[in-house]
Amino acid sequence: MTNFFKIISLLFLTSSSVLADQPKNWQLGFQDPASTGMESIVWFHDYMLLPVTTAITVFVLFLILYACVKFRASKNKVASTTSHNTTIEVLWTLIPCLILIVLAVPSFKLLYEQDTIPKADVTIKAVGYQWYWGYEYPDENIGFDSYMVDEKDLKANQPRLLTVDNEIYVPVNKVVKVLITANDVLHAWALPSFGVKRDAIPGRINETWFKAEKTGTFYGQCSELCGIKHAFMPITVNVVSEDEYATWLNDAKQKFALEDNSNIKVVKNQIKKLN
Ligand SMILES: [Cu+2]
Repeated sequence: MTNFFKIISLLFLTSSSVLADQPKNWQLGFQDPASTGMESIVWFHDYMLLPVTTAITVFVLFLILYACVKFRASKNKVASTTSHNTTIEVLWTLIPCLILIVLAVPSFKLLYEQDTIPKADVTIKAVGYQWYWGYEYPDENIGFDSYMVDEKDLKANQPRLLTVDNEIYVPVNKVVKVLITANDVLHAWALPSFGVKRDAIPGRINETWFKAEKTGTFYGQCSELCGIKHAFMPITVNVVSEDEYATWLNDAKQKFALEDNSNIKVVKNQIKKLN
């Protein structure tokens, strides 16, 4: 019974008002938007797609029920032989076309927003490996690997299957450009609260961007089936103030300094594969 009430109450609450930055039990809607891009996506879903699909579903259901009652066999001993009605045929072609055009306008606007990357304040390169993410901050010459933390090693409040050993840090209210690629098979770098998801393709660099509008820890997962441990290569992003970011960067430059990054990494990975 409690579960029933949970579902009912969730149905009446919008996704943006109750949910936080990681998946929740009984979650139905999106995660809380934390970037301008995700806010637009949630708006498009809540105020365009959902009303239109609901209206269409209710209307079609009404038509089916109406036809079932009005044209039931007991009331219509002799079936009607009508097979064409030009007016109705024109209407049921034109109205869906108009609905699609109305939906297309904000949809293309959204796609264009996502595709046009503003001048980046921070650039991060995310490389998918079987089965972890490698990150580089090319402008800072730092790079590190980010592995999932095992369940037995989790500290308090660290979510299972979403916590990593080395998190990425980004400053709040800054444009972050993410370059995404892979070193072995297809992966995908996805972060729901930023409205970001791009395939990581070996030999090709995809780009995306986000501007986080609030500080906190945000979780994502690899979203392209990439092998047996696909579920165990999460993404953790810490959005921090500019000062905290500068402090982290200072430490990271000591800890994660890259030398001649490309060759060392390739050799390291080849050795790893041989072992
Ligand atoms: Cu993957």
